[in-house]
Amino acid sequence: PQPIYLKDYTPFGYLIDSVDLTFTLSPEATRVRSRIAFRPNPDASDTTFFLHGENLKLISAAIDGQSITPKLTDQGLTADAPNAPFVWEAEVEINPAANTALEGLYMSNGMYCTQCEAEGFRKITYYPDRPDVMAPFTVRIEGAEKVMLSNGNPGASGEGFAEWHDPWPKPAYLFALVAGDLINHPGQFTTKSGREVELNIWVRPGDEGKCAFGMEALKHSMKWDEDVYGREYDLDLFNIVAVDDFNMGAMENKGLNIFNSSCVLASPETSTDGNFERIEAIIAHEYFHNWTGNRITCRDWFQLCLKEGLTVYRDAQFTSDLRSAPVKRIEDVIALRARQFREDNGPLAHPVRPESFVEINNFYTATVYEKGAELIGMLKTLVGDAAYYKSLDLYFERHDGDAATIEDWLKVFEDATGRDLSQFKRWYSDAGTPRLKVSDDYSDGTYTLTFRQSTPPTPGQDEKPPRVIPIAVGLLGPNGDEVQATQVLEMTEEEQSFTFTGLAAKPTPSILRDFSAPMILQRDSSNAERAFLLAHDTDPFNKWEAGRALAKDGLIAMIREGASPDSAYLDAITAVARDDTLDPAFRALAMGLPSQDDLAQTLFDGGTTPNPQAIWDALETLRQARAQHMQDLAPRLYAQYQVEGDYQPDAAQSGARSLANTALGLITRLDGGAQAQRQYDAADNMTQQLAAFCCLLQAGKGEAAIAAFYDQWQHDRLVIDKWFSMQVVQAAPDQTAAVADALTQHADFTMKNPNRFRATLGALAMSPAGFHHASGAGYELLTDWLIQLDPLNPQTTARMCSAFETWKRYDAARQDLIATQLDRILATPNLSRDTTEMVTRIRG
Ligand code: DPP
Ligand code: ZN
Repeated sequence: PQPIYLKDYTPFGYLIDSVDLTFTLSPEATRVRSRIAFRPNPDASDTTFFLHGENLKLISAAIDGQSITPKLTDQGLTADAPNAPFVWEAEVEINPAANTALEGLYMSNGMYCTQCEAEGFRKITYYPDRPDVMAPFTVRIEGAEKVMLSNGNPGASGEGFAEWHDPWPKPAYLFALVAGDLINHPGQFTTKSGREVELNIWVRPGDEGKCAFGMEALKHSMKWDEDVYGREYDLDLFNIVAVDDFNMGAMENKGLNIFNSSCVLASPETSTDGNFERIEAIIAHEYFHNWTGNRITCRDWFQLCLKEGLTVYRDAQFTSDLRSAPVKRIEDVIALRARQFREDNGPLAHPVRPESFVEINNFYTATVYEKGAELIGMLKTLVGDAAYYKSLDLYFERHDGDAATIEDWLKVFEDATGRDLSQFKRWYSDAGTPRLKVSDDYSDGTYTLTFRQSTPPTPGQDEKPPRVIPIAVGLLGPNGDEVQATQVLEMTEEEQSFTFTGLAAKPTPSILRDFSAPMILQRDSSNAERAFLLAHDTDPFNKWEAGRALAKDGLIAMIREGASPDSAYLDAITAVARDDTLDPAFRALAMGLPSQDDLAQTLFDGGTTPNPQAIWDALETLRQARAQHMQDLAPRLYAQYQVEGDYQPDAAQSGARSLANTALGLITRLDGGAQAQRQYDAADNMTQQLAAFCCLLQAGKGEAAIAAFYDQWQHDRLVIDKWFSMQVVQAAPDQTAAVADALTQHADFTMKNPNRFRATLGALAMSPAGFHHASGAGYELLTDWLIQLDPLNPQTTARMCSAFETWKRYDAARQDLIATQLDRILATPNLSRDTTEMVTRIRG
C-alpha cells in the first residue's frame, strides 16, 4: 500500500450543495439511494470526478437523470462529469450483517449503527469521503425498526419510515444512522439564548437504569461550554446512543453521538469511580466536538490534532473544573507518560501532525490526542489565559463552517496576540520527547538555572532544532517557604540560563510545575531534596512528582544494584499518607508506584537492559516493605476513609474510597486477604467490590471470588469485561499467558466484541512481566489472536500490535522471540493494510 502525503493535498474538484440519502434497511441487503447536487469547485484545478467506495454493490448510477456506467475499482469510481452543476444519483447494496470491521453501517446485537470516522462512509455509498467536502444532509430511513435515527433535526416519520434533516454542512465522517429496538432516557436543556434542546440517551432494553449519570454529564457539558468558551448548542435535539460493539470510545456525529456502551452506561453497582469519571469526560469530549470538530472541522486527516488535541484539552479543563484540578493533572500525566512517551520513544513515534500515513486509523494515537492536548496547554501558558480565550473567540469567528488546518489555528493566535509562533510550530512537526537537562548555581544571593534541551532521533527525523518551552518554576527557601512564586520561563535556545536575585540562601527549585511542557526532566537530585519537595512544594503536581521520583530512584537501585527498599522513600511517603490536611485522592495518587513499563524505559534510557521479572520482583518487594512500614497507619486510614451514606461518584467520595482501597492493598499484604474478603462480601458498589476482588486475586485467594463474581454478574457484559481483565492483570507473571489463554476458551469470550477482546488480550499486553515472560508464551498467544482477528477487524488488530512497540528495549533472546512473532504476522496471507503498516513500522 502506498503512503499518502500531507504535501500532496489538493482540493476536490466539486462542491456539494445537498445530499439526499434513502436507506432501505435489511440486515444482509440494505439499499442506499443517494442524490447529490454537485457543482464545479472554482478553487480546484483537478476536475477528476472520483468518488470513494469500498465493498459496495453498485445497482445503478446516473448523472442528471441519464444512466451511466462509471469506471469501478476497489477504491471507488470515476465518471465523466459536466463542467456545470449536476445531480448525481446512485443506488448501492451493502451487507451490514457481514460487516465485522465495525466501519460503515454494521449490526450490533440486532441493531443497525454506523461508524464513519475516518473513512467509513465510503462503505455506505459512493462519495467524496474527505473531511473538506461538506454538505447539508437529508436522510430517509425505511425499515421495521422501532427507533430510526440520523443526524440533525427530525422530519416526517410514520409507519416504517423516518426522515431527518441536518442543516449544518458536514463532512461525511460525521454522518450517522442508528436503527433498532431502543429505549430512551430523556432530558432537556435550555441554552443561554433560550433554545430548548431535547436530549436523549438511547440504549437497549435493560440498560435504561444506567443512563442518569450520562445525562447529567451531558447537561454539565452543555452549560460549561457556554460558560467557559461561549459556545452554544445549535440543534433542537441531541441524541446519544450506546452500542456494544464499537472500535473506539465514542464518536461525535452531528447531533447523534454514538458511544461504546462502556463509555456511557453507568451505575454504582456496575461501574467504578474511575469509570464514572471517564464516562463524564468522554461525554464532555464528544459534546465539545460540536464546536471543535464539527462546526470547525479538519481540512484533511493530517490535521486530526486540530480537533482532537483541542477537544482533549477542553475535556481536561472541564474535569478539572468539576472535580480536582491537581488530581486530574496528575492522572493525565501518568497516562501521558504511559502511552505517549512510550510511543514517542519507540518505532511508532510520529509528529503531532504526521506528514504521511498508509492507514489513517493507525494515527488515532496518544501523540495526536494527548500530546496534541499538551500543545494547547503550552500555548495557553505562553500567551496567558486572557489571550488564549481571545484567540479562541477569533478562531470560532473566523473559521466557523471551515475545514481548517494547523496553520489556520496558529495564525489565529498570531493575529490575536501579535506573537510569532513559527518556533512553536515545531512542536507539531517534530516527533520525540524532548529531554531537559538542568543544572544550577548559587552565589551572593543570585540563583541561576541553566537548561539544555535535546530531542532524540525518531523514525525519519534525525536532527531537531530547539523548540520554545514554557518552564514553570518556583523556588523554596531552606525552611520550606516559597521564596519565588511560580514564574514561566520561556526557553527558546538549545541552552539557556535564567537568574533569580535577592535570595537570602540557596533555594530548592521546583521545576516544570504543573508539568508545563511534555518533556523528560533530567536533573541530578538527592533523596533529601526530593523528600523536601514532597513535604513542602506548593505545586501539587511537583509535590506528587517528587514522591514519584523518590520511589523510582529507589526502585531503580533495587533492580540495578540489588539495593534494599529505600527508607527515605518509606518515611516520606508515610508522612504524606498520614497527613490528613491533604486531599485523600492526592494521597492515594502519591502512594501509587511507577509502572513496570515506566521503569523499563528508565532503565533502558540509563543503559541497562530491563529484565521484566526483576522489575516485577522489585515492585513486589517494595510493596511488601511499605505494607510493613505502614502497618499501624493502614488500618487507621482504612477505617477513617470509609464512606458513609449513599454512594456518589463525586470527587470527594471517590477520593476517600481511593485512599481506603489503597490502605486495603497494604492490609492485604499482611493479613492474607481477610479484610479484602470482608469488603468483598459487604460491597454494595463496584468500586468497593472490584478493589476487594483485585486484592484477593493478588493475595492468591481469588478462587471463590472468581466464581461468585461471575455468578453475580454474568448477565452484565460490561462487568464481565472487568472479570476477564482483572484475572489476567492480577495473575503471577509465569501464569499470565496461561490465564489469558484459558479465558479465551471461556464460553463468554468472543473476538467479535472489541471490549471483550481488549479485556482479555489487551490485559495480557498491558501486564509487562507476564507478557514479556521469558518463555515467550505471551508473545505467541497474542500473535495467534491478532492473526485471527485481523480479517474480521483490522482496526482493533492494528491498534493492539503496539503491544510490541517497546521490543528493542529488551534482551537478544526476547527480541528474537518477538521478531519471530512479528514476522509471523507479516507473513499472514491477505493481512490488512492497517496491520501491515503497524507491524512494518514496529519491525523497522
Ligand atoms: N473522533 C472520535 C473522538 O475522539 C474518535 N472517533 O472523539
Ligand atoms: Zn475526539
